[in-house]
Amino acid sequence: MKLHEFPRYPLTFGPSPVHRLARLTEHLGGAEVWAKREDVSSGLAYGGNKVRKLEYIVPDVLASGADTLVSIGGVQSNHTRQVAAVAAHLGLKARLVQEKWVPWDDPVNDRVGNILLSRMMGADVRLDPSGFDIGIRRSWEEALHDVEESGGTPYPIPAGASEHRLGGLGFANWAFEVAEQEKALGVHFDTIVVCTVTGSTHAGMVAGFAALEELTGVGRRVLGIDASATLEKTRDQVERIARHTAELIELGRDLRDDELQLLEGWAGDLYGIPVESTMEAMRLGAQLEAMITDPVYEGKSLAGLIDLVKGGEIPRGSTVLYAHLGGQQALNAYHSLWP
Ligand code: 5PA
Repeated sequence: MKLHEFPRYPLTFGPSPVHRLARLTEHLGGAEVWAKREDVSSGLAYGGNKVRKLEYIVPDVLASGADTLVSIGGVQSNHTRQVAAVAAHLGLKARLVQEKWVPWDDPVNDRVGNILLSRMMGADVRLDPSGFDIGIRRSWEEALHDVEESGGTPYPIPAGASEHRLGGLGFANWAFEVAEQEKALGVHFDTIVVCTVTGSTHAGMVAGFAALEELTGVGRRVLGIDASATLEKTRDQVERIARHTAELIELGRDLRDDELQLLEGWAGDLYGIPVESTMEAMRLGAQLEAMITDPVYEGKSLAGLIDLVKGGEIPRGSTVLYAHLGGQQALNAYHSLWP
């Protein structure tokens, strides 16, 4: 099937906004920097990148007859909050496993931000002491089993909706949306910078831009910035999901190595813990553009963009698009960063 033939259930306001970051561009003194904003593209509990992925998964949910979405993430997972939001919107239940992915000792970490919103939206939220891992988890399989035992019909959504068969389609479509917006704005983005953890955001973009290259002959660099700090696992997952998504949308060729670029250097040692470059990027985004980023994801990918532009790896003369994937809701759980 071609991408536009897959059913899509609208959960966003439409194409996410694209705008220039004039003061950040001037400050860095190199490539032109723009942003595309998944953080302001949906009315469902502040949205974010998972809403776009879920647009392609909801038709399957509805066809399955399920009554409970079952998903997993860390205590401050943005993904599980978006699953709770979509469940509320559709009149379904949500059962969420929230593992202790981040050793961040803040007494309100499991009370504020994403988890507070999920509780408000009526999700059945269960804390689990297990640590960070992007793979398929036993706690999640047990939750699926539990829902069945108690007479419900679960619908499984793995971490970040990434290992889902349709998980890459949302961001494959993002590539085509970018191409339309470029025409309207009279601009061409030769480089895309995106934060990568469970992989289907980055992987979907890779498949989508490859399909676009087949149509137009114009390629571009999609640079994933690792924020998992478990680089090899994330790289495997990105490559697998990108190839699977490319096949789903009938790309008709294998992906090249230069199309699969996951860069390390900005994650620090641990998922979820900001390092100095994260803090500096969060400050710059906030103080030059009032563009708010979080310490887990977008602060790390913004740090990557800043260094790549400053160092000239993204050269002067380039126009780079920063994919802002949301995540600000976790900020209150990190209030001690700005005492
Ligand atoms: C997340 C993911 P992928 O998981 O698709 O690689 O996306 C990375 C990412 N930015 C980037 C934000 C704001 C994100 O929330 N979040 C996860 C979550 O549980 O919230 C899936 C890990």
